[in-house]
Amino acid sequence: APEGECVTSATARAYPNIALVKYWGKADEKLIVPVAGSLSMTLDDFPTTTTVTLTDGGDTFRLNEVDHDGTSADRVTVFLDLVRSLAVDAGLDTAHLSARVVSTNEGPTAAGMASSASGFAALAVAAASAYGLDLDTRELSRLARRGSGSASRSLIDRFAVWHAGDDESSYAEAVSAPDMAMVAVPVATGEKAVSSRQGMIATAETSPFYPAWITSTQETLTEMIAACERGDVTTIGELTENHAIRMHALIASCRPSIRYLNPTSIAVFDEIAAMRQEGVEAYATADAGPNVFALTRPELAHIVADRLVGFTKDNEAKILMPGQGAHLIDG
Ligand code: 2P0
Repeated sequence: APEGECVTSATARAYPNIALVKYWGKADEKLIVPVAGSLSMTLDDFPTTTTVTLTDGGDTFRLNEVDHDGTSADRVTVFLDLVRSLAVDAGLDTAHLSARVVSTNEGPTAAGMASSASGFAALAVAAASAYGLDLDTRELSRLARRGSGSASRSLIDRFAVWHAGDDESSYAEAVSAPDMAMVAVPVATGEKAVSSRQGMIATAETSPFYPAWITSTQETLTEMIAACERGDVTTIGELTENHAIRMHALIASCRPSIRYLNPTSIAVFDEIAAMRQEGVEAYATADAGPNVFALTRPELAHIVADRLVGFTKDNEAKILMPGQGAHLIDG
């Protein structure tokens, strides 16, 4: 920076999370409050690292060495406007400044690898720090939620429950759970046809099963929290796979139907079920895309990965463990 110029900058890192109890549906579109709570594991790889530098030259967004405008940059600016409004409330003189946002995403973007979760979690932490806001983890989780619902959970170490409720009470917090491994089985890359946001709206508007989805998700979450707290991996796994299948069935019930899984995804679900028959305990889940994750015991992770690698696009089935919530890093 030129001599005498004070450059305010902060860098944060966040990881994606994979839901064991899924978020699918909003009670409030603008505030991003979900219709039901959800529960996830924060991963220890595929980070997003984001630097926010305050400037007076207008907001800019650079992701993986590419300058972005259009929808993704608009979402960043809308989010920064929220951060700036918090800075106004706090009486900070940074509130009038714009921001240069530079992000590096090490996971595949918009292909069901939860890049918006790590992205907005890292942005929330970096932007709050750069603008001089003093927010605790709960407030940062609420802030990240406004960028993308699932981002609220990436603030939390290891396992997170994200509460439904209202703007005040909808945040994520830690839940105790046993060590488990996630084996990533990426079967396809490329942008998905229907965004989660659009898919959720279509589901609320057109699926006759939506009310039952909401009530059954609340019940599953209660069972899941209890299973996590008693360290019952078998029940955690069974609930995880069943809830994922319910979500994809719900989504398929839209009119017109929406489908995120492809034939390879289904083959992976079948292979995981076959492994269980043989006594290798693993459970399948998938988000709004074709990639599958196998939840298993840490000591079985290599066996599971070896068994599933043949289904992957790039002959790699990565083993992921519970990771760190979003946090500031140097430089
Ligand atoms: C989840 N997903 O619980 C579910 C399962 C996808 C399937 O959270 O509209 O990107 O930004 O709040 O957070 C993806 O939804 O949606 C998601 P918005 P988000 O992980």
